Amino acid sequence: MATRNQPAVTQPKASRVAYSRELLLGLYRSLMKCRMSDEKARILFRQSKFGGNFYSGVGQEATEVGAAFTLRKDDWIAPSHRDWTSNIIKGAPLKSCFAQLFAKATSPDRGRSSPAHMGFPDLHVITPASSIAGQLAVGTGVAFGLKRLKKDTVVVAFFGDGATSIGGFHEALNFAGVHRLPIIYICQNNLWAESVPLRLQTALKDLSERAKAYGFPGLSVDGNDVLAVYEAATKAIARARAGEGPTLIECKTYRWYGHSEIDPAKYRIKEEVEAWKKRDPVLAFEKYLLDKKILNDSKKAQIAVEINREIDDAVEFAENSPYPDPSEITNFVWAD
Ligand SMILES: Cc1ncc(C[n+]2csc(CCOP(=O)(O)OP(=O)(O)O)c2C)c(N)n1
Ligand SMILES: [Mg+2]
Repeated sequence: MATRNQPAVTQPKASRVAYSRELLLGLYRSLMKCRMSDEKARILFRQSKFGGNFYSGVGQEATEVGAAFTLRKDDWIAPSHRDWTSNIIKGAPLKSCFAQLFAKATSPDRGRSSPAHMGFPDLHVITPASSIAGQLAVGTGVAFGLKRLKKDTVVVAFFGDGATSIGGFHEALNFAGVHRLPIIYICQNNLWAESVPLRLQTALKDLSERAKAYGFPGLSVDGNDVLAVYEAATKAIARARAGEGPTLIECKTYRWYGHSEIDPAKYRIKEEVEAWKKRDPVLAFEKYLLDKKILNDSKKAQIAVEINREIDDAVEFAENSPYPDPSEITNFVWAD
């Protein structure tokens, strides 16, 4: 699909190798959990149930799930401001995630930070940096540490198209190339960095070409095709685990809503948004599973009911949790 902003993805579809039914249903459940949690969070923000700001990732779920689903518990994720659902994919309980949105004392950082800074130390999800591309330096540093400790664990780092214009992106990738670090860079090219369109960000057609400058492989995939992302990420993760170094994967995708919930996104034309909504990554995968008879209407309804129940419990938990006591504000600033 061509838009004013960027031509269609030309890469071939994923090979659709014979994945197990269990894996395919797991990917679907994860996509649905991310979509439903994110839509719920948007409603809660608009109801003023929590403050700060909220950066919805709706429309980009296939990049999140495809890249992070296959990670082991001891692997790491370096998310950016739009990737709060990477916590969910890594296994963080929804109760903790919603408590973090609400900045309650029961959240992973005990109510210390805003919704865009969601990390989960126990599951190796690094808290995102506020400065764009900042988490790439942190994630690359973690990968350097893992290599020095001779671990076979890897880091998956998420960032947007806008981040690729920042110096920190280039420094991180250059360092990772020199030291052949176990890190996978997932660029979620959603065509916009706030109100800046991709065509004013780069003269490149594929952002994955940037990897050439740093001496490791780069590839571009359809970021709305969860199997295409999964396939590319699985190979890159295996490569990193085997000590063969980093990979840059550009996932071409789109954010459905404004940059944040306070942005009406008037800089985009209606036709562009509608064309991308027709390529809904969750519905596309659902249709694929229904056609293959891996999913049916009753199983689909059951999954939605289960996720809804989990979300309702999580919101109730977050609402009923206390705010941190102001007298404890200086606690947990330094590690013991
Ligand atoms: C160094 C820096 N400059 C500007 C900002 C403000 N800002 C936050 S998100 C964002 C856009 C980032 O775009 P992109 O990397 O494409 O990610 P997306 O929001 O599209 O997911 C900007 C400019 C910031 N946080 N840090
Ligand atoms: Mg962007």
